Amino acid sequence: LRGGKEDSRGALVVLEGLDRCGKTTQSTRLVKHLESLGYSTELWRYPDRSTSVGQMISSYLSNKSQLDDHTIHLLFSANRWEKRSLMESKLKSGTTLVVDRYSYSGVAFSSAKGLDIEWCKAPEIGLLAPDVVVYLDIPPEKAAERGGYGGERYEQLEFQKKVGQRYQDLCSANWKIIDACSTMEDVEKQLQEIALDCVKTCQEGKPLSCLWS
Ligand code: DGP
Ligand code: NA
Ligand code: NA
Repeated sequence: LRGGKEDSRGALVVLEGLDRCGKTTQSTRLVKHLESLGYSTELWRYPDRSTSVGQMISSYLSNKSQLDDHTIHLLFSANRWEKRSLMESKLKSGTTLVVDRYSYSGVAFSSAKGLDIEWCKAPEIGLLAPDVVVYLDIPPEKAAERGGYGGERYEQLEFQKKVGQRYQDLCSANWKIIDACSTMEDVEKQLQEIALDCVKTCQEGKPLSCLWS
């Protein structure tokens, strides 16, 4: 497999966006594409609902349990921390990780509730920094039209509007924005280009770094 060489690492590619922006479909397709080119690649997603922390999060999202806003924020963060060492070893062994949501979701969703943004960012310090963040940009109204929301806690138009504003505040130089209202094929192609570019830069020796950088 390409990218499996001892001296080259995998890339950390993060997809972000509002609920129903198409991240899940696109991240799945991207992984297949990178694999077809011979790159060792895995699809990850947060929250990872399979762990015990993830099960608490899942229960909260489906409104089966209630938690204080700060408490759930820290659980989402803990869910990323519990996978951090595995993430580092995968990347160092040459596997590229395509990750559906990461710390930016953590900060955007919790600060949209009114929590202080610096407080929200603090528990993410020291997690691995993505090599690229791809934001699938969709107007909240358009996202809401896409077959309706699934009924989880945050899937409400007014709240998603606030989340969109928070993402705008977080957006920095290493973010790539894709218009998620383009055709599925267009989005797919743009994403492939961005990811491939990033994978190559990492292979050439770009060092791993930590949040918030
Ligand atoms: P998903 O499984 O991608 O549909 O995500 C579930 C929901 O949880 C979605 O509305 C986004 C939200 N979410 C994802 N990560 C975080 C996080 O770290 N903190 C908070 N508060 N919400 C998050
Ligand atoms: Na969702
Ligand atoms: Na998703």
